[in-house]
Amino acid sequence: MRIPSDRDFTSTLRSPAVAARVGVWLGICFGLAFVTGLISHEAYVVHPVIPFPARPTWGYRVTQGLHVLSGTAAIPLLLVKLWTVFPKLFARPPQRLRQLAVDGLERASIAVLVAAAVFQLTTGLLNTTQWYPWGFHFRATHYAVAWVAIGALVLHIAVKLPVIRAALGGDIEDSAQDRPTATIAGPLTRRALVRSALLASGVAVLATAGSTVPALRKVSVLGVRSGGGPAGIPINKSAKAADVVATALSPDYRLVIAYDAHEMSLSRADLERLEQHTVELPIACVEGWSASGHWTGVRVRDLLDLVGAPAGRDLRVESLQPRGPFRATTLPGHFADDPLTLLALRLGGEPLAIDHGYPCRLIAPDRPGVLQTKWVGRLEVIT
Ligand SMILES: Nc1nc2c(c(=O)[nH]1)N[C@H]1C(S)=C(S)[C@@H](COP(=O)(O)O)O[C@H]1N2
Ligand SMILES: [Mo]
Repeated sequence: MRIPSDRDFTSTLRSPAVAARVGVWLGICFGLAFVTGLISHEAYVVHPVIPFPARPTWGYRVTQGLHVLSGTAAIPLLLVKLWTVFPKLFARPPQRLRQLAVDGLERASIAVLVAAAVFQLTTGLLNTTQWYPWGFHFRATHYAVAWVAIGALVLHIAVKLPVIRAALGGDIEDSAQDRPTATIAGPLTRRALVRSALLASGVAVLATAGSTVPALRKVSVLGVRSGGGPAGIPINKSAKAADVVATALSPDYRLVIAYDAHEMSLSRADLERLEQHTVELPIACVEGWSASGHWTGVRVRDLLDLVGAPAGRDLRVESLQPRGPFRATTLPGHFADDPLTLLALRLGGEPLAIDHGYPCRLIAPDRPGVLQTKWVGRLEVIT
């Protein structure tokens, strides 16, 4: 079998003019996904460089929604872009040694970029469906590869800047200018191809955005877990899956609050007798869905006062869940002291469903869903 050369790809659609235009949108999506991804990373770390703010309460909901949607929008764009530049893979390498070295380096950097981009979009997409068919730690890997992808992207843009400028400045349909060897007109114009790529990207966004934008629920046929679940809030992990049904429903349930040698234990009825507050806050899952609810319960700060804990201390929040990575989380001091941070007993006026964290669950403003611990059994002030 003969290896094809770039001349064998005769469609005029495969061109720098299309690649540059699709590339601009792809660059915007990657930039947005990168920045919002960094924000999400900051939200996870207990003590980031800049303390993660507790306001606006919907901040994380918006940034993480944008993160997942910009990644989703990038998928059709990346496919079209790879298709348009595919012939370059078969371009003959230059003869002169110096040029060969430069060409080789450029190809290597593009290989890194493509691999990192495909990896990010694939793992991200599977993550939105809550499917983790791999052995590595998703968050750490997705974060590390994001730096590789953005670094390779910046390098790629810098190297290609002259080509990009020429392509964007010229007539999009003029193949004599940018790919004289391509002679066969495609089934649609180049302009129509760019528009179709953007349309596909828009459809992908609309098909999934309902997971986080309530107004789009009806059109988002692929929206995962939108609007379902008790009180209109989806269930992430059920009580059965977390193996907490017996302990959560046990009459012996007690919430233990600990600060140094001070310890206190409260039954759910004791918690109900404390001053109740109602807040409207979202659960914003890293996987892209989010939903707002009216939560009623006791302020975490009021509970800390019961054991005489000073302000500003980080709090370890432990679940009744016997195992799993999310059974315990650390709540930074300024979140623990926030008047909107509750140990919620009710959602939408009704007692919490067991799958939403009965007897009580943490709900704090501007916080990733994964850190809103359910079935809380112990609050321990970190000293
Ligand atoms: N103990 C415990 N709490 C947990 C989880 C968990 O697996 N175990 N999942 C978290 C995740 S990933 C999310 S998005 C929210 C979802 O809350 P919900 O199921 O009430 O909507 O709960 C969080 N709290
Ligand atoms: Mo989540």
